Amino acid sequence: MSERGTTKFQINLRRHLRERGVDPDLIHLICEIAKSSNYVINAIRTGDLGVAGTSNLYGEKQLALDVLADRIVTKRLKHSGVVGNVFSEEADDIICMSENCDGLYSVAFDPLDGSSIVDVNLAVGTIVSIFKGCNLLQPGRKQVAAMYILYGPRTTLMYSTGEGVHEFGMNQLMEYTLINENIQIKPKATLYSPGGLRNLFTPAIEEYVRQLELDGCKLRYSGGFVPDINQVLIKGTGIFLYPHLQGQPNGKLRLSFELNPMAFLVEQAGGAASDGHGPILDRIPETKDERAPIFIGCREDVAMAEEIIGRYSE
Ligand code: AFP
Repeated sequence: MSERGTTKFQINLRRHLRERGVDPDLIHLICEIAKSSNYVINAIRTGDLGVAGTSNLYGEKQLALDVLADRIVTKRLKHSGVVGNVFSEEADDIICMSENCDGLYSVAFDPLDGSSIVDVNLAVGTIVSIFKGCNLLQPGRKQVAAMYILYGPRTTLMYSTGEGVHEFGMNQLMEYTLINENIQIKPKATLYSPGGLRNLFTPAIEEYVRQLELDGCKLRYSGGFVPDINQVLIKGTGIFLYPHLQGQPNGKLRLSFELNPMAFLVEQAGGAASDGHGPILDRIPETKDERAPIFIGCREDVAMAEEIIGRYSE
């Protein structure tokens, strides 16, 4: 817990990690990723929304924001000195940053999730999954940490190293200070976020969504995974689904970059995350860019999804 006499708003990210006895190299890695957000923010706020392949007035190749964010975070990971392998949602393959991974960490990340909504000024985020050692194709249960940075009206950071989920806000010095500690999610949702085209819903998903509405859930969906999951954690209630669809059996979201880190955070907050048949964190990845259906949030609503899907044998 924070030292007596210190208001939580004075507890910065590094001190919070230290007080929890987190490995010093992991503290360094998490703080380096946090630091990269200072540059990503600048790119979002000032960067031209041009797409990759165009050029700016100096004739320099224009970088799409997600490519720019990827470069910023990847560079920071490389210079951290504690990273073995890196896998970015923007890259074609895993990047080896050290021949010998002993004692190092490996990182899978989505540098700017929601890049298709940044042009309409909606909230986007960076999502990070951290494993010990070289292997990035382990079940998500093996993560040693997960975090995201949400670039909204305020910039906030959420992390867990397996001992609760904690929220930080960026202050005027661009430092992260503690806002919420040991966040917990209630068992039952009052909000729901349904991804995917409605006309492609299967009979089980149709029944599931109908039941959520009968239970009084209000629809809230931003098109950004990070703000939509952040809503579940901060409101302490909600269920997000991007399900299997007709013709799209694996839904849309990616296991390594989006589902594993968010599932780690939500389970640490007392919620659940399932692919419709079992915990996302227990899935053994078969390919590095594997997608999976997702039901994530209040545990009773995740259990209800699995029950209905099982009843329809979908
Ligand atoms: P982009 O990164 O291409 O904008 O996709 C965002 C996302 O992966 C995730 O953040 C959203 O929850 C989901 O896609 C939204 O998908 P739809 O646009 O199909 O609703």
